[in-house]
Amino acid sequence: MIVVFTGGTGGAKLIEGLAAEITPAELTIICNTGDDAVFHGLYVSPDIDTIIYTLAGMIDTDKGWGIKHDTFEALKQLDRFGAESTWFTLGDRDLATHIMRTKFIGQGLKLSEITDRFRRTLGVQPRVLPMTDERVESRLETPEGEISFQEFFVRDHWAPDVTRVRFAGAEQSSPAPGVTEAIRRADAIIIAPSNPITSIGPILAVPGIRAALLARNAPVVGVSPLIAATAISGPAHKLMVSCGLTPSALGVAQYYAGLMDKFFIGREDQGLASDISARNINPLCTDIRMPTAASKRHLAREVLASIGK
Ligand code: FO1
Repeated sequence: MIVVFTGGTGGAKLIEGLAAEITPAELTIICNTGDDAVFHGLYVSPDIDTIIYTLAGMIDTDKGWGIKHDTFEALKQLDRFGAESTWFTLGDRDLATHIMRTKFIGQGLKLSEITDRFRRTLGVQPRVLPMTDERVESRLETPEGEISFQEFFVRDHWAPDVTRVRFAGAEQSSPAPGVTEAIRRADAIIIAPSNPITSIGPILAVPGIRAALLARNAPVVGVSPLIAATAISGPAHKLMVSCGLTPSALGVAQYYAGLMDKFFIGREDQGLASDISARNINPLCTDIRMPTAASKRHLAREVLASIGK
């Protein structure tokens, strides 16, 4: 059984490749929920939905989120009513997910139970586990005050200067059912090429998860979300600088100190290999971009080979 830590679109690409290369049921995906937010009274879990839609073959591959060929008629009507936050574009089909999730939450179901119902309904074989069933929210401090991840990422197009990132509620949270057991029983653990700060960071902030990783019996393999000093997609480099980290594959290795045994980095970062080795992490240089389905499978195949699968 292989456990994958993920969040955002980069992680979903690798997971798509992994699910094509091994029996999908061998995968257990531990997903960030720090990006979750309420829009129009509906609870939205972007990273969970991105993974489920990807594995169900429903994802809008151009955008990397939402449902392919979706329409936005409800959003247009919401706009006419002067609804807030229509900058977060929710498609008509996508709304069904948020309506059902909000209904189930109202009935007292946990996020993990709801996620399991959704993935089974949509025929997704891998288990998809939220990092926690409690509310943990990434909050980004800016000169104009604290904003949510979606306000930073979508509304403000990453423009604000972020001076600090915190994971509100993390101290009071606990791993969702099955999370620490999956880490303990894993044959291998993969940290996907997700934003280290706002996709993997929240997962590691849930008490017990980092400890479970440090006590692991299985190898942990990471894939860098950065090439040279730039994120392959998203604001990872900017947020790493905000958190006082070097925006590079080495900076990622430092941030995941003690948690990785092997680390896939871009060929362009060959020069960082010795510094990464010096941290008891085996650097593996390869092409880590995944612009096509074939490249997703190719990188997934290399990652699986590195853990003897
Ligand atoms: N990202 C955008 O850049 N613009 C959007 O309007 C947007 C809408 C959206 C709706 C549902 C959903 O599941 C994801 C959506 N995303 C959008 C992506 C989302 O902000 C990111 O996938 C994650 O939060 C980043 O990890």
